[in-house]
Amino acid sequence: MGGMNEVGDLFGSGKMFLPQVVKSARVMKKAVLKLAPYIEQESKNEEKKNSGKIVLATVKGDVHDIGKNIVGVVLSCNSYDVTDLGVMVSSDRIIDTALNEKADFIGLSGLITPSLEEMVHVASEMERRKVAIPLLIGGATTSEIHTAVKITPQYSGPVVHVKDASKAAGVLSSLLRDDKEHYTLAINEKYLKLREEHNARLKERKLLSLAEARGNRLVTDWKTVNIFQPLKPGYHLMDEIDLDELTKYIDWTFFFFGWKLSGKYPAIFKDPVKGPEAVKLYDDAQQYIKEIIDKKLISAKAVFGLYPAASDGDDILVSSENDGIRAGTYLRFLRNQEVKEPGAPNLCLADYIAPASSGLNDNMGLFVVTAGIDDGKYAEYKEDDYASIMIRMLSDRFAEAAAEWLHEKIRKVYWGYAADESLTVEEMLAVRYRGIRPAPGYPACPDHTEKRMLFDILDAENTIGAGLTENFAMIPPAAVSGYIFAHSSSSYFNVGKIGNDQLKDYAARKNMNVDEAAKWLAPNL
Ligand code: B12
Repeated sequence: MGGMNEVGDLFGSGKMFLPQVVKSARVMKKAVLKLAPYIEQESKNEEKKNSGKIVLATVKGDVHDIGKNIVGVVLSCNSYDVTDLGVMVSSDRIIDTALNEKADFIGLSGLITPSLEEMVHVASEMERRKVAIPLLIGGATTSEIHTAVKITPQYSGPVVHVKDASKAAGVLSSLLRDDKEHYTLAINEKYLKLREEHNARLKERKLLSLAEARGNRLVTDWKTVNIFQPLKPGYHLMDEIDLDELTKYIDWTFFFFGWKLSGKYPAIFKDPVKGPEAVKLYDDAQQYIKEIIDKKLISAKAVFGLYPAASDGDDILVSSENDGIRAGTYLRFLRNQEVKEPGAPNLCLADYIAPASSGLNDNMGLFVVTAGIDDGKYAEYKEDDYASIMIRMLSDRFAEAAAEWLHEKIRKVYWGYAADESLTVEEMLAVRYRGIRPAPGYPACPDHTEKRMLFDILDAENTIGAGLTENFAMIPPAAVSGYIFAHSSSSYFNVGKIGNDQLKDYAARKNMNVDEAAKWLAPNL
């Protein structure tokens, strides 16, 4: 335990890397298992030393837990007693557990923006139930500014945003020290300043009206456009994609980012500080990939469709036909309302599809890919933190690789508009091809609720077993869904902040009340 404390300190001060911490924790766990019978004898008379107790959970509607699990391992290394409630945990369960176990902290994690609203809800419930222990906020989509502006005002106890696992133990120990008031006072002052700056920015913010933004849409001279009709239109299912093939499409830079070894692949191997650890991690990953493939631990599946589509203002009407049943579904999109430099358009994804009035028969693609882990086969790795985090990270990489691989297949074979494209994987990862594949939740289409339409059109639940939670996170966690546009000028963009006029217009188009639309679009308001 003494050794682990040192590992924790070295990680906190940036002198040790995350994979080393997780491997050290594995050694400790194994040692403890062997020693447990003797320790139990000894500790009958001794109080077990622990720094404090934390209840960790990924909030309701969200399924991502790699980041949370890493934080759990790191805090255990620092002698914290961790109760990990897993994923999709309701506020009641989080608070009941914290109260029953007399926890010192609650830690919440989330990956997608709807989880931010859920975190606000947990904070308000903590206030209502007078929990009065510090609340820690973490996960890819969280931020200090959101914590300061939206979460802190809901709860009178300390609320701290923790950017990454290496900061977690330091924050907890500051919150337990005798002079903790100084620490919370400093955080509160910092967050107050962030709120004031945010409010000032809101007052200064200039947005175009929705009508003006629409007037500055991307104009395509449809008369000069030659629409390429898909070679293999309609619905397609791939229920066993070859993982060996996908391995070539893995973006290793993001793999290293996940392990907190930031740097571009393969240059990272030459980094004087991170290089040797990056090489070891990469070699381990190759071993695990071999095991994943040999044991069929992960299976990659895809369902996609190439359908006739026509833009209608900021919406796109997609005509799908599955099992002989024709259906028209409106996909709703948002338009950027920023004041632009002359010549720069206010984009909306619908601009990339020809309107019916053009007389053209345009098309768009829809897809869902998954790289689900076989729960039964995964069970033997679950107790080994290093193996379980590694397998989960690789399943995410396989999901992303499957999206890249599928997109290439569509461009070259199924749609065929880029049949003679010859790009290396590096060039593909740098988006050198024609067309884009934005995913609901990404900046060009931030509304997660639109995944419902995608899943329904593709029947993703029944065909590849992909599900959606009440907050539109996808199950399995390693999943990507999105749209495919072939327009030669299509590019990724950020919708950014929208005005009340667009909020109301969008809510009406979606047949949703404005408050509900505002909840889903909160980060864009
Ligand atoms: C890798 C990745 C994926 C992977 C896997 C995600 C994962 N492992 O969590 C895959 C390819 C599967 C994926 C899919 C999707 N993704 Co994604 N993804 C990312 C990416 C690039 C990195 C996230 C990551 O893995 N980081 C590494 C892990 C270890 O870090 P972490 O989870 O943040 O945890 C660390 C800290 O946050 C902290 N921490 C975490 N929890 C806690 C808790 C406490 C208490 C504390 C103290 C600290 C703490 O410590 C951890 C270790 O340091 C981010 C962009 C980015 N740069 O962050 C987008 C991002 C998270 N994805 C995003 C989106 C939208 C999606 C999809 C919805 C897209 C789609 N339609 O397909 C799906 C959703 C998947 C689902 N199942 O529902 C958005 C989310 C924002 C939003 N608008 O909702 C992001 C931010 C991209 C963006 N800029 O828009 N994604």
